[in-house]
Amino acid sequence: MDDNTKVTDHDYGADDIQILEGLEAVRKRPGMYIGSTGTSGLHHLVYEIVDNAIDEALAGYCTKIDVKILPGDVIEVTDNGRGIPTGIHPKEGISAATVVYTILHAGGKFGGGGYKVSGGLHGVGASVVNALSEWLELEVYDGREVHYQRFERGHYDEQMKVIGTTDKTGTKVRFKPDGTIFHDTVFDYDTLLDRMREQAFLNGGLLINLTDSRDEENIKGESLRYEGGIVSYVEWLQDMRGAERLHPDVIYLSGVVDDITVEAAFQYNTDFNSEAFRSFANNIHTIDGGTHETAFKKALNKVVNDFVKSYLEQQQTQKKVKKATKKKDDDDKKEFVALSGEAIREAINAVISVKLPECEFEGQTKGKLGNPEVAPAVYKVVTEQLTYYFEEHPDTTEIIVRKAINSQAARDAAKKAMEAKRKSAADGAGLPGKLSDCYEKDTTRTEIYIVEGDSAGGSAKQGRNSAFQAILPLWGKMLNVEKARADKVYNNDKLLPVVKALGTGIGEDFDITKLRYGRVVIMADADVDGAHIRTLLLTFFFRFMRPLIEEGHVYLAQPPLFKVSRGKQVRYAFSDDERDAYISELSGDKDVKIDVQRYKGLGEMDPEQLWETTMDPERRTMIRVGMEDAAKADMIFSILMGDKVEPRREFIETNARFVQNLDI
Ligand code: 28G
Repeated sequence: MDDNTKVTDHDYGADDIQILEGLEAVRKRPGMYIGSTGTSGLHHLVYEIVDNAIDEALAGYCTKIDVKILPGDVIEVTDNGRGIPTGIHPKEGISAATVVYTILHAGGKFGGGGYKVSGGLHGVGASVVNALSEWLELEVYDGREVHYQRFERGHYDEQMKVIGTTDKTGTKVRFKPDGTIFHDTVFDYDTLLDRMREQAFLNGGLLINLTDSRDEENIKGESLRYEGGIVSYVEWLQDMRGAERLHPDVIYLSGVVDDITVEAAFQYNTDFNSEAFRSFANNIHTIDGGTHETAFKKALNKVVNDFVKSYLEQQQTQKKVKKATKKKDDDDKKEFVALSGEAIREAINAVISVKLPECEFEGQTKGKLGNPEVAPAVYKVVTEQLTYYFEEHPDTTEIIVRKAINSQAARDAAKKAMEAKRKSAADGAGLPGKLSDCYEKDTTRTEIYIVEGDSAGGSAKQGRNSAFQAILPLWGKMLNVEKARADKVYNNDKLLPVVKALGTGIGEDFDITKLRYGRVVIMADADVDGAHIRTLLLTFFFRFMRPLIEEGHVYLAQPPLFKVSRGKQVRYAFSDDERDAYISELSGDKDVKIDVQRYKGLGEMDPEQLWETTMDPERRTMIRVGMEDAAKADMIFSILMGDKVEPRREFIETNARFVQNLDI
C-alpha cells in the first residue's frame, strides 16, 4: 500500500494547495474538519463534495449535479463539468485527481485557518471526505476516457487507471461514510433536500437532482432548478410562511464592487412584527448575519428615510405656497424624525447573497460574516439601486413607505402606553404579581422558569430552590405576535409579565445588561398545548429579544414522560425506548409487577418529583436554544398560524416529524 498519509512538509508548487498534514490527522480529529461526528458532520460530507461540483458550476462549466442516496446509505454525486484533471502532477508524480483526494489542503473549516473560497479552489474538502469514508470511488470523464480509482479510509492500492471510453465530461464520486467514525451513518432525506434546494436557489439556473433509492418500494426524488435565483428564493419563503404579499413584485438589487458580488432580493408581506433575513457569503448560510446584513439594513434605512424626508419637504413647500397668501404658518415647521429600522423592516422577507475572494467567519459557531470590506460594497449597491427602483416604481414605493410610517406610529403608540403603564403606581414599575422571585441577584446563578398553567406553577414554586430559581406561571392562550400590531404586543397581559420579570425591555429598548436571570427556562408540557406555548414564547423572544437567544440565555426544560417503578425503586424515562429499558431493568429475570405512569402534564408531578427530574441542576437535562432552533420555531409558527391553509398542509406533510407535537 502506498504510504500516502504521512505528513509531508514540502510544497509542490501550486499556491492554492498547501500540504499541512496527512489524512490520519483528519481521522484523529474529525471535528476539526467537519464540525462533529454526529448527524451534522455526516451530512457535511455530502456538502463538501457537492460544493466542489458547485464550484465547477460557478466556474461556468457545470450545469447539472445529481445527488443520490443509494441503498446502504452510500452517496453518489455526479456533475457534468470538465472533470477533475487526471494528468500526472509534476511534483507528486501521481494523478492530479489523486492529489486532490489524498492530500489535506489548507483551510480546516472548523479549526481556525482560512475558509474555503467558493469559485476557484476546487477540491478542498475532498480529501477529508475520503479520509472519513470506509471506501470511496472516483470516476472522471474527460470526453475520451473514464478514469477510475478506489480508496479505503483514504488509502489506495492502485493508481488511477482507465476503465473505459466516453464522450462525456464530468466527475462522479461514490462513498460510504466510515461507521467507526460516525455515531450514526443514516442520511436524512429532508436535511439533504433543504440544503440542495438552498444551493439551487443561490446558484440560479443550476439543476440539482436529488434521489433517495434506499427503499426500493418508495423511491423519492426532487428536481431543483430556479431560473429566478434568489428572487425565486424569496417567493418560496413567502409561500412557505403562507404570507400575503404587500406588493406584487420581489425587489431585486445586484452589483459588483471591487471583487465583491452583491445580490439582495426582498418583499414585504402583511404581517406585523416579523422580519426575516437569510444571508449568505460564498453560498454559505450566515445564520448570525454579519457585515453584509448590517450594511443592507443601514442602506434600506437610508433610502426609505431619504424618500420620506424629501416627500415631506415637498409637501410642506407646496402647502407654504398655498398658505403664504392667507396667514403665517408656524405649525408646519415640524422637525423630520427618522423612522426606526424596526419600523422600516416590519414584515420584510429578504435574502442577501455576497460572493468575495475570501470570507472570514466570526462568533462561537462561525455563523457571522466578519469581512469589513463587504459593508461599503453592499451599502453602495443597495442605496444606489434601491433609490433607482423607488424612482421607477412609485406604486410599490408608496405601499412600502406607508407601511413603514404606520408601523412607526404603532410603535410610538405602544411606547407611550408602556411608559404610562410604567408610571402608574397600581400596575407597578416593579415585578409582576405572579412572579415568585429568588433571593440571589447574581445572574451567573439565577434562573427563571416560565411555566405553563396553574397547577404546574404551584408544583414548581414548591419544588424549586428559592435561592436562585424564580417561577413565573403563565395562563391560557398566548397572543399571536405575528398578527398583532406592535402596540398590542407591548401591552399584552400574557407577555407583559414576562417582559417585566426579565427586566430587559423589548424591541429597540432591549438592554441585555438589565437581564435579571442568567437562564430563562421554558417549562411546558410535552403535549400539544405545551408545544404551542413553547413555539409562541420562542417566536416572541426571537422577534423582540433576539440577543437573549443569540447569547444563549434561553433553555427548554425537559420533564420526563414516564415514571417506572417497582416498589421503592423509581426510574424516570424521557422516551419510549428509555421506558422499555427501565421496565426490563427493574423486572430483572423475575415476573414482577412494574408500575408505569405516563405524565400527561407537569401538573401531575408532585413538587419533589419535579425538582428531582427537571429542576435540580445536578440531575436535570435542559436544551439550550440556538438561533437555528428559534428561527425554525419562527418559521413553523408563521406557517401554522398563517391564514393560508395550503402551504400549511404542504409543510406539515413534508415536516411531520418536526411538527408532530403542534396543534393543527
Ligand atoms: C461529482 C462530485 C464532485 C470537480 C473539477 C474540475 C476541475 C478541477 C474539479 O480542478 C484542480 C486546482 C486549482 C486549477 C479545473 C478541470 C480546471 C480545468 C478543473 C467535483 C486546477 C482541480 N479542468 N470538477 N477540480 N485545480 N467536480 N464534483 O469535484 O487550479 S472538482
